Amino acid sequence: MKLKIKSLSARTIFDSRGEPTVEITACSKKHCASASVPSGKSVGRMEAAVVSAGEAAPVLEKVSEAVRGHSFASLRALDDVMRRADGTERKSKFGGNIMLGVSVAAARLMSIEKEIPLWKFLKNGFFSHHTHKQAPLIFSNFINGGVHAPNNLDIQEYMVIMRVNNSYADSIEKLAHLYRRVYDAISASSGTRAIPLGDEGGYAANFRGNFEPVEIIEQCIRAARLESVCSIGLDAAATSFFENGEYVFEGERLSPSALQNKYEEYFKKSKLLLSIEDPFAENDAEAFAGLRGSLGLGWVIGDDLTATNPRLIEQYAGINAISGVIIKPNQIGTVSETCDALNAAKSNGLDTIVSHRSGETEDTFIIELAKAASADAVKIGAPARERMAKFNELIRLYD
Ligand code: 2PG
Ligand code: MG
Repeated sequence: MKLKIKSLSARTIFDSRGEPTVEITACSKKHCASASVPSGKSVGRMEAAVVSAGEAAPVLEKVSEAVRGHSFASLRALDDVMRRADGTERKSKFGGNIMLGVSVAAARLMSIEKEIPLWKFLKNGFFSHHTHKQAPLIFSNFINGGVHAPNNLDIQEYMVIMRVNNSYADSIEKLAHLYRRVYDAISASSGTRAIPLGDEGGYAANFRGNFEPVEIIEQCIRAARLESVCSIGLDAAATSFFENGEYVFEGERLSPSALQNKYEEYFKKSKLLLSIEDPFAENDAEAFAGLRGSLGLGWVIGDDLTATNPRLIEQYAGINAISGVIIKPNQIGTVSETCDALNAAKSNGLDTIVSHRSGETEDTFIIELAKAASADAVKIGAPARERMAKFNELIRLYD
């Protein structure tokens, strides 16, 4: 069965930060399907270019010209036609966001026409050789800092990592209770019930230093007796505090090795700390490799460093800079390249974490993708407000 796209259209919608983004609708003769694209704030320099929502219509017209008249036997065939017509390294002509919207909408259309669920369509097309099935861990943002929050934390994200033993519904309920317990703890120590929130719904109070949030979350996990299923993950997003070869951390200027010592201390002090994402800047891969060598079992995750790019994932896996990768479809700009990135990570023995962006929509494509690829984890923000769409999709697909 081949897909012929009859029409493509774009409209402006607004993400969770109130910023304009695009929703793309693709129609065949019989069906239509839509996809909306999130946006990031801590954006890596290797990420695909973004076309503003205001320019989407004329750009999409050019994409339509490129795909018109073709019958696509696979999603990759469509993505390849768009890539060739764009012809740039970082998709600066069509924009990774516009191309991803078309690619996801087309994936949905193809799955509708084949009458199979989207995750199964993706699995058949890109991951049929993986037989291993698993319930992904949930990385859930509890405390926000860095560019995602108006507070004094340099580290961007403090997450609870939840292992799901029974059902997602059961685990998500525990996670939501824990999120409220952390609120009570912050409120008690700061003496106010008015706690600001960061972009992903994590609490964004001021703290005594970058380690205090780890201590608070650890105490709450222990008080709730969840230490057998919960651990802690950080996203330092360190490019945001990298200046002239040094890291500005708690007001001090630190060399990469001084920052590595801090992180090692954190992992020693907290028994529940399991993972750290982007501990160093995106052009400081050597420092990643140093930490990876010293942490042993701790996960060192690439995000800005690897930008969901199969070539970069191979490169940094090759020098042992990372043990896992963040996978964000809009960093690379098409579904088939995102799947290539997942496969590159898997064949290099890296853990895979399929992730949202800080400016999110209610689109749940990433959960279908995680299921198709049997990803190790999904990173989806706080268990509250607009982020619940992803949590609820986990329940729908797994329970
Ligand atoms: C990150 C993401 C999502 P942003 O750094 O991992 O948490 O943030 O979307 O702003 O890049
Ligand atoms: Mg990150």
